[in-house]
Amino acid sequence: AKCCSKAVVFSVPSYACQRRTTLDNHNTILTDALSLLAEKAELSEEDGRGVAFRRAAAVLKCLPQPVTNMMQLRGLPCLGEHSFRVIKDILENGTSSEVESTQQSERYKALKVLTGIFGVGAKTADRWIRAGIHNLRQLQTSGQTLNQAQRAGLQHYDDLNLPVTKAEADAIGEIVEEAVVSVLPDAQITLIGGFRRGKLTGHDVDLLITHPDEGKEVGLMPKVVSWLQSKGFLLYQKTTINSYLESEEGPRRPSSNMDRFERCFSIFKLRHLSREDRGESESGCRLWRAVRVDLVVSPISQFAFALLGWTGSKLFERELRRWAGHEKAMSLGSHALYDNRQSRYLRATSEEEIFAHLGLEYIPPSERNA
Ligand code: TTP
Ligand code: MN
Ligand code: MN
Ligand code: MN
Repeated sequence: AKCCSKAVVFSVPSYACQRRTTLDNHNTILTDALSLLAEKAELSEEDGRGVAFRRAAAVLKCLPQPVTNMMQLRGLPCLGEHSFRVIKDILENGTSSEVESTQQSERYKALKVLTGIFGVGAKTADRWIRAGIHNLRQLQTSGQTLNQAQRAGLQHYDDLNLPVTKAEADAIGEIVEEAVVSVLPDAQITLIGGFRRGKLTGHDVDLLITHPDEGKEVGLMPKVVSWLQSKGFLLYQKTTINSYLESEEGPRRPSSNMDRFERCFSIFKLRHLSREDRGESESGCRLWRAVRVDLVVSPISQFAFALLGWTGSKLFERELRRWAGHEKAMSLGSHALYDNRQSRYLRATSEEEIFAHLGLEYIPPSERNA
């Protein structure tokens, strides 16, 4: 049937992993509003509501042009009543009253400031707010006990809330490469996370390390961390050997090599690249900044799964797992893909193969910005 509306009507598949979402977002006003409401829900530990807003925002991110008329939204997936109301408010009034009142709310502002500390999640922030702590100064004088991560987070608060540039990510990559190659010569490192999706800035730098010979990567992380520490590159680090029980997601069945997965959450001390580049004066500025860095070591047999699982976006990952479970009776994790009908793991040496196993068209990293 021909549509009689003058407005362009869009057609979008329902899972974000079926869509191509570039960084070229034509609806930032709407998606910023929905993302803020998602964040508010997540900070209030209303995860279901958070995901609903994330999904709604993701649908608008992949539209080829700005939404100007509510009629254009007919037939779009993932847009619930609440999201409709927010969009309508913005289209009619230029702003969402719910977003405005959230931004002005003392609780939201306190949650933002406190969870802006590395190592502080929604639960801790909520406990502090209930104890009357709304800002960093009140936290510092409160006598609350902070763990090691939170102390480092507080100490480097300003730096860690400053976006990391691609140039800084590349500089971190080179340092890690030097560390890795000096302890295991043929090891390979790959930039993952948002920078692999083409983002120009990020909140951290994510790097994946592997070695072409299976097993050579075992025990690599502690050696890399020691090297970095000895050269004074680390302000904080916490290394974990990934235990299967720890991960909430991922295939139900453990495989023998699962416990080899090593991770390090860290804060690097990065020398400023060049003062001219940063537009800073010669006098009175520090020579380095703190940068959050996540390192992951994967055996080569799991590399494609780790690469896919750590490239993001977070919503894209969630949607891939939902697609696998609901549409294909498979369990996808960052280690493996399990086919529940065949009762076996499906091997893959590239992301393309994983998409093929899942019956999905291949979506390159630059189009996973859902
Ligand atoms: P982030 O670094 O949190 O996000 P990002 O790189 O997409 O965005 P930003 O620029 O703000 O840093 O996470 C990167 C990816 O790693 C994301 O897809 C989620 C994924 N990931 C985890 O964060 N934790 C895990 O345990 C696993 C398996 C994956
Ligand atoms: Mn475009
Ligand atoms: Mn990241
Ligand atoms: Mn990260």
